[in-house]
Amino acid sequence: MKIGITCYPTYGGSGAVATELGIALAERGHEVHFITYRQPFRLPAFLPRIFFHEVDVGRYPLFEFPPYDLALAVRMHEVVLTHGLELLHCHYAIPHAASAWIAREMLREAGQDVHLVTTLHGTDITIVGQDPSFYPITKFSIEKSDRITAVSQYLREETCRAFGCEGPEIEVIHNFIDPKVYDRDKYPPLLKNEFGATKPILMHVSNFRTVKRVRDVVRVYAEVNRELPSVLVMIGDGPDRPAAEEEARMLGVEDSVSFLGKLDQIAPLLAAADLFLLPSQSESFGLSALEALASGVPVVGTNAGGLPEVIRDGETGFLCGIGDVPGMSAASLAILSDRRRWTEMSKLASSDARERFAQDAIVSKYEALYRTSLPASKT
Ligand code: GMT
Repeated sequence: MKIGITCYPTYGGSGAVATELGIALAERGHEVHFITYRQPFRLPAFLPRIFFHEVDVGRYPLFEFPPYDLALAVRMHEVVLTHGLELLHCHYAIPHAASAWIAREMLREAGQDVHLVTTLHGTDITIVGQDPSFYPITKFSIEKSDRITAVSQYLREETCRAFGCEGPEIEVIHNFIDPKVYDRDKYPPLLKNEFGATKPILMHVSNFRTVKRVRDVVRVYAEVNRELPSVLVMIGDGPDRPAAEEEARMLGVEDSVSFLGKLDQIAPLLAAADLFLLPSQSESFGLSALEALASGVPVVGTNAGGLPEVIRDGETGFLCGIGDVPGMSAASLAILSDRRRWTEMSKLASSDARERFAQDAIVSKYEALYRTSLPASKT
């Protein structure tokens, strides 16, 4: 098949999933065209059967807000025509699915067609999509897609609740990990020598947006550190990083908290972690939690959104209420201060992630969805 993929290329779960899906599809012999404003962050420079088409919004003094959505629609239209794409797969509904609909309408005027698949990831439904400025276009885009997928059962239900179920049936296709990449035994424990030769390493990875509650990460850590000397490694960047740094200073733990910034290759770092913290306000799936589990790192987080579908409470980690810092600290200590329990949880985390979220099985689900979306003559 010839497939176009559009996603946010920046640091975030939906871009990571879209890129890794594209790479896996190309490995299976499909031709994959990424159409977006920058090379996706997890896309290496060159891979066979993968092409990147940059969307340029141009500059014009009249435009205070350059119309990216239209430039994207035009680029999609052009790439479909030039490369004979059969299908456009949009990750994150806004504005990608609306742009894809415009591109398809333009194609239809010329007697051509393309199939539209939209994957809902999270705040496109739970926050941004429900803002009155975007609600009608989000609903419209969902209903006009040929196929819709959601990354968790929670997100499927939330989409039906907020937008109705009038469009195509929403199929749940969970996010996935490549078991060969997220493998604790594959990497030297890089960070151990640097930060915690003798101390447990707690870790958090995100884009430091408000929903991630990064101050809670630092608060939980400070309570753990009081009982059990340890280190905290914070990976990623975003609007709430200064607040997290300030929290560390206020709590007097700044010397044992390291902010490493944005890093693309997370697996070698996870291989040295003892515990992953994800105290999010809202999380439709929690790809970073899955990557940690697959790396044998138990996760302590909140019971928000789709996290209970990923983390087995009491078995591969613990789930607490949003903002329950004492609960998350106690849960973290319960794991870290009992080596036998940690080892059991770590093993189960890695095997459960492989059993339920392995790349091969999940990429096959997308392939099957594409095949049933396209007319028989095109597959
Ligand atoms: O950061 C992103 O890429 C998008 C982001 C979001 O806010 O929608 O992430 C969502 O998609 C990820 C991949 O499917 C999920 O793992 C995240 O849980 C989800 N984020 C939220 O729901 C807050």
